[in-house]
Amino acid sequence: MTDTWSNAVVSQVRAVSGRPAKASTPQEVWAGLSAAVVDHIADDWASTDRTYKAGRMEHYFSAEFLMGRALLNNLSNLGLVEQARASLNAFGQNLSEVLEEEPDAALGNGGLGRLAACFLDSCATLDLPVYGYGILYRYGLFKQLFENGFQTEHPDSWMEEGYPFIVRRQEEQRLVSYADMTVRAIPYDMPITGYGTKNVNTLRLWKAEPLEEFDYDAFNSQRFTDAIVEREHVMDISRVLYPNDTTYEGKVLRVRQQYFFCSASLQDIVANYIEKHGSDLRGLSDFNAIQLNDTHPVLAIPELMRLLLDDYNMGWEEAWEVVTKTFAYTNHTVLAEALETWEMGIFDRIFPRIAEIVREIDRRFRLEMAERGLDQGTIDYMAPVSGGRAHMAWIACYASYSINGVAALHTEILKRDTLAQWYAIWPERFNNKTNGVTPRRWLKQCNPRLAALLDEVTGSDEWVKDLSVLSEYTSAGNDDIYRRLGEIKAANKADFANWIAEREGIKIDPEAIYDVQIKRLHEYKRQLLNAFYILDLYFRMKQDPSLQVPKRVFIFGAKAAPGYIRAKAIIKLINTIAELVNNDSDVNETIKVVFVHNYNVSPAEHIIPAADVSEQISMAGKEASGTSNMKFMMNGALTMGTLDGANVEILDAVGDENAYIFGATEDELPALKRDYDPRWHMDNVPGLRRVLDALVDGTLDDNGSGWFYDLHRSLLEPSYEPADVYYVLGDFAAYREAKDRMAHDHDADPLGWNRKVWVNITRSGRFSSDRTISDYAREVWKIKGEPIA
Ligand code: NTF
Repeated sequence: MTDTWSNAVVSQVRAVSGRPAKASTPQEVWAGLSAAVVDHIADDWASTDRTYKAGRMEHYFSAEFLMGRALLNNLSNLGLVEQARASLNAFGQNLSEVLEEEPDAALGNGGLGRLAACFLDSCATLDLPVYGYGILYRYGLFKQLFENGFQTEHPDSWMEEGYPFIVRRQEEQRLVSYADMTVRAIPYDMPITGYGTKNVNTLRLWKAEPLEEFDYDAFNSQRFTDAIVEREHVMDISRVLYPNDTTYEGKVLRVRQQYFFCSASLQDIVANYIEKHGSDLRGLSDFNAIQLNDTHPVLAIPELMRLLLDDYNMGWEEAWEVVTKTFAYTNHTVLAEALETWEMGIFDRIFPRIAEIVREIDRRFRLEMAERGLDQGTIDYMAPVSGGRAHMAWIACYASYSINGVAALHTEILKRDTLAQWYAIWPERFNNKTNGVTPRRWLKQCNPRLAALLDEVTGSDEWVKDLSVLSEYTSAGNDDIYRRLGEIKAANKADFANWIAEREGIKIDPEAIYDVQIKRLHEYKRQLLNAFYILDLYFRMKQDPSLQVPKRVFIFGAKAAPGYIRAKAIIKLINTIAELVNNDSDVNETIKVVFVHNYNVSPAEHIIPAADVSEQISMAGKEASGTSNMKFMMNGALTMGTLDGANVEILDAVGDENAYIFGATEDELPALKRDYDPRWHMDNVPGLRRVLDALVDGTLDDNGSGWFYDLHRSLLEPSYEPADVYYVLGDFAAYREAKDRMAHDHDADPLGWNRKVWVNITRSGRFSSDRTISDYAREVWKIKGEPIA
């Protein structure tokens, strides 16, 4: 096997580069090695597909899959890492260097997209018959650079140089029709390997192409540009991932995208059903379920109605019965501005038949609710169409047999507030599925030192497939283990310091506490609170040079949606604080601030294993779950957090003494906010006024943008809008106290700290996406593992 494998690698590299393997560039070696992996799994991939298609399947519809890099993940899942290293060494190439050649497949914005990627990994590992369906964006999430501390956005053409882990399936193309154009949807399939299994699942991503390669008439009649413009218009559909996270623009193109992948995917599902079970589609839901990852794929509901009614001549009731047994809906946010609604005018214009079906769903909904005795106000509020807009979440709730939130607290908030009216009518549809993350990528691959310790302590690598086994070893913790955890973290931090020096040009001290906040930039996530702490600490140190302060590096990674100015202002602010702190020799031996640019999946794999402190400081009630909180916990960082999202369950798993929890809780906030006066906090909380003044007194320079003044105003000016909506000033004192205490604990008692670390690692089992997916499979999808022979 080893010989065959090595030969395959060599020939694939030669085929890519047209040169002897040893003379090929690392990029060519990456492409060749990746092709060898696809070659290696081709037969198993085909037989997995055959096996799944014969039985009941789940289809995960998602506008985003934030896959990151694929090569190491696949090698690791297939148990080929060491062979690959050896094959490359044999012709003088280095695996680690080659792995760094791979671009991130950044087809997602943040948590929602990365969750979908973790789910695919778990489905494959558990041999579950699940297909992922999405869009092959030519440009993934923008590349972020800093110019003068300001975020600038640049295109991410991640596939331009070829991408071996995706295969075009020309022969399985579908047609998608709009009122003004019909386009070809070409499927591109990505193999999804699982850990320690032969099964290979599929992520199918659709690309839009013109019906005809070229409009020859236009071309021949010299209308060159017309011919090209028409073509480009179609290609626009899958050109770019919308860079919004939790806020959306009402763009026609976005609606087109959503319809595009829903229609193509449904056609696939229906075609397979007919091939296996004949053309009586009443049985469709016996063999297929579809999970809607937030509202982005909700157009699949009217589109499946259209297919059943128009193409397969079913009656409305029959068709609706099939639809309501097929779809399940996951909500990922309670932020009102993120609940998608679309002007019906857009639907009328680009797909009048879908508009008609949505109106009929609305009409029948209203009748049904009136029969149930609901008052008119409630009916109008809940209706699929109101105020001339289609409410995608409401359509999803009406048509789905299952509705879930992504952490226990979040699901409770859905039932109590966001979706209370639906819960009152259909309580049985509601369930919670707390998110999880894959321990393959987020522990075994990114933290090999810790993985080796876990192998040793548990006597096997069973934990990789069943993370819950670790909980049996919490009590096995002893001073030797705690000392070794310290060594592992120190080694990871030294690696990270080198990585940062090279990537960001900043020298950081591996002895310092690494305190990390990495996530999309949003006011509710409160990066501002973290920034204020740093600024306050800086002033405290300046004021009292003899102050004993634990050494710390504050690390950030975050992209702001390009149109979200306040978020961009916070980035600029943090970069400005970094400049102030890092260049001041009174403090820069003790504290440093690093903003990692272009934060993405692969930077996260470098950052998380090196972290001591995990910042999860959203205003309570706003973060649906969070998933970096789980990755940090698995890698032995302690949570500094509010009682929000899955933090609540993390605290429950580790106990009060093993996490640092602060701030107002979700049930306290309404009363606290009722007579909230941020100015009182400014005047009375130690340190706050000095920090707030620094925004506007010239200490921090926003290069004339006025952005820092706006931040200041947003926190303090009640006339401007409700001041300090996210309670930054209200929670400041508690945050400062907890964070000071945490740093003190870290330095005062290293073994005690690592005891907490050990508890966090060994209690992280319930945050494996294997647990989440097993719950979906059993309770929602009704599917079982189907290992191929
Ligand atoms: C995100 N939602 C939430 O903000 C996170 O708390 C959660 O962990 C992830 O989903 C995954 O469930 C979104 O990205 C969106 F788009 F819904 F706002």
